[in-house]
Amino acid sequence: MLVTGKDAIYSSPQAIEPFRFDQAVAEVFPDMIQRSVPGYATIVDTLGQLAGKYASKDSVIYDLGCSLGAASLAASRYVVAQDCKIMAVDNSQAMVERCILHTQAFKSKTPIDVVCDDLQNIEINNASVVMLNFTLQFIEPEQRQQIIEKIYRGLLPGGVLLISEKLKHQQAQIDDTLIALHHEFKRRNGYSELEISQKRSALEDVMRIETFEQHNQRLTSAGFKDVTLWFKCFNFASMLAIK
Ligand code: GEK
Repeated sequence: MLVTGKDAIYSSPQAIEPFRFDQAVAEVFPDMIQRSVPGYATIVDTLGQLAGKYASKDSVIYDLGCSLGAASLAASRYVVAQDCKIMAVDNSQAMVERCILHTQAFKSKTPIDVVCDDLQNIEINNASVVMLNFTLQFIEPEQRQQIIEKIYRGLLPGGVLLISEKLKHQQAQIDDTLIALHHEFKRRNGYSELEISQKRSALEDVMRIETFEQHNQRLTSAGFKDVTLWFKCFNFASMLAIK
């Protein structure tokens, strides 16, 4: 049976280990991401709508770093193009096991294949839509350019990359203000000061965030001709890049 619970992982004082997408995280993931990422539900639903708009007949929709499959399920709700398939990939065994249960429970017209692997091992072919919904920030910065270039090569002409990330702001005072607003968002969602600071420490070396300008530069140099920021709330954003 699929039990999902409330995120209390950092509620008691503990020796902080680097954050991992393990069993404990997978069990509380829907609650964790909803209470931590401003606009998460809007972003996921809109990714589904964008996938619906850009998916073309006989093509593949990739959801890289799918966690429990929220973006894949949103895409499957909106895609009407015939004979598409969705490939959902994550390298966390705990996430993938749960993702399979989630996606099987939802009878989708567009089939969803769930694969447990590092997204760097996945070939991207015949893609009309690729989604990286808060995934690239967990990849080593030196690997990011080649991943974006591989995605670009695997996209059909007119295909899209949908990429959501936590952002850093170039100017320190504005960056501090956006961080403070995000922490207040978490407080209002029931996280304590201890939870906020322990989670921050756990993520410190695991999640390496960049500015919009860095993402834009990488996407443009990979060949994407149009890049737009379609969502931003505090330091969380989602971008649409068209081949
Ligand atoms: C959502 N997209 O709910 N290869 C494959 N997966 C990876 C890799 C990698 N190299 N590195 C990290 N991941 C989801 C939310 S969560 C974002 C994405 C967050 C996976 C990791 O296991 C985790 O499941 C996911 O990327 C990031 O729409 O928790 O902030």
